[in-house]
Amino acid sequence: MMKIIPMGTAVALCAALTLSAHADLTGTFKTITLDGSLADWSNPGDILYNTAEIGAGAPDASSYDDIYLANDADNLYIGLDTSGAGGGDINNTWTRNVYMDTDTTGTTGFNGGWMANGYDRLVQYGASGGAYSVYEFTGAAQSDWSWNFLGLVSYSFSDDIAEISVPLSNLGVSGGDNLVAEFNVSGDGVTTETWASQYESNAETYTVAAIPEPATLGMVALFGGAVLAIRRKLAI
Ligand SMILES: [Ca+2]
Ligand SMILES: [Ca+2]
Ligand SMILES: [Ca+2]
Repeated sequence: MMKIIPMGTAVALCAALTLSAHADLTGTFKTITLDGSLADWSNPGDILYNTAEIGAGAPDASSYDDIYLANDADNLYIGLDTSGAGGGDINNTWTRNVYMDTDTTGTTGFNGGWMANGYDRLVQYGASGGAYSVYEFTGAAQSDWSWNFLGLVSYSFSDDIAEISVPLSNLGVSGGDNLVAEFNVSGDGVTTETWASQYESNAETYTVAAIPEPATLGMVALFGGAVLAIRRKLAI
């Protein structure tokens, strides 16, 4: 006898499969301390790509275990947990590229002639300490490798960890906006490039966290007001 799966179950199954294959991240509003430690990140809450989603590269230390994203009102923070030992060091010969489709529109930005997304910004870190910058795409054709320097990014590293902060103003995004982020490692000494997402067309979307609701600020204001009132009373 044929077993009929209720329609609701089938839809739920499809949704679950889609989610596991493409886990976008809604950002958490927080300020990350650039100190080469991931202690201020939440695992798995701030992870955009985990080991299973990352196309492992070689050598091992050039590749990633996990990639974290979060933001506050001013900066997008990127936490890179590299594989092996020593991968966080900016003085490595490898270049850690972060391609960002900041308008989530494939027909604008760099595509190298083959990518599904159109990357409007590029962040580079590494290259023997020569790269820690954010660039905007300026190519006449989407396949052109043509970028304009926008500014420096801040960073910190220790052994296999690197933390990078990118000004949101350089990315042209703010709370509620979406951006697609694809991570690649290339450069001198890389024998197999790392890609996360392994399938560029499945690169994941980060939703920039908005500044927290005024309700929280209101509580602080009320509390501050109460303290002031007590002080006034005592002063009389
Ligand atoms: Ca930190
Ligand atoms: Ca690691
Ligand atoms: Ca674009």
